[in-house]
Amino acid sequence: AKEQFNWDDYLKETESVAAPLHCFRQSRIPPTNDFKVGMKLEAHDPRNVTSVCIATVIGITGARLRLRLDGSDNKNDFWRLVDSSDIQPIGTCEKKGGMLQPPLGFQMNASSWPMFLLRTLNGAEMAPAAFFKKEPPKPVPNCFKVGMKLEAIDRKNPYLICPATIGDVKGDEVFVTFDGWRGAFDYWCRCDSRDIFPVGWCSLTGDALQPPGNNVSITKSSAKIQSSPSKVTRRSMQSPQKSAPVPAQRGRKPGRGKPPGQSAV
Ligand code: MLZ
Repeated sequence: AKEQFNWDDYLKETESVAAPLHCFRQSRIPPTNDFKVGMKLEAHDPRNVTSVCIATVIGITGARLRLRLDGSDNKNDFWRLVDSSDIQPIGTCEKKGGMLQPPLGFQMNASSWPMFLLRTLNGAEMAPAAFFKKEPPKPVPNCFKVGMKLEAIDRKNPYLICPATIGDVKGDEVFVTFDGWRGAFDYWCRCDSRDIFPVGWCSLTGDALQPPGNNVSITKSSAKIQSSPSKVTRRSMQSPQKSAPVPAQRGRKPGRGKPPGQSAV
């Protein structure tokens, strides 16, 4: 039988604690995801956040949507929670007196945008307003502590949610370190970031939680783990899970951030 990642065992093994729910800007009960592939909505262009564009749901993963901006290519998909303030029903922009914009890198001549917009919306299946959930309030103050465990989006591979540890805390920010990946994917973010989740989030939403990487330094803060040869050997022998979703390659340099001996996901 394939060894599956289990938070309870892992927290014991690493003698660590999960960051408390109230630290996160996530709803205590994850929002239900009623969206269907093909539905259209309005989304802020991640590469040009002042623009509101038309997006199509390309995939569903847990409480998140995989989105593609209409008129854009397939290399810039992005993921948003159904309770993200970056997405809204079609018609919202106009109601607020705004104008829908072509995405950055619109594939046609700019002058064809008005006609493209008409055509893309004509007969489109629009996501009902009830599918959009209210964004949870910001947690204040920053209550994360170094060593606490969480689930976090790998920003270099944003379809992935992975086990992580708080590596540092500074003001409103936290340093998210990915377990078993030697720092290649770590990042600083605000404590109210929508990219970090409490332990157990993926199992509640049905999103796929990645197993920790195979590198021995599980956490920087836990010297005990590094000095336990049996555990280290066992972990480094684990084969990476093969169930990861197919990555949308975003022109990454080959091997970037990939530790030696790590099979590509
Ligand atoms: N297999 C890919 C993804 C690694 C994901 C790590 N997440 C913390 C790579 O090696 O680049």
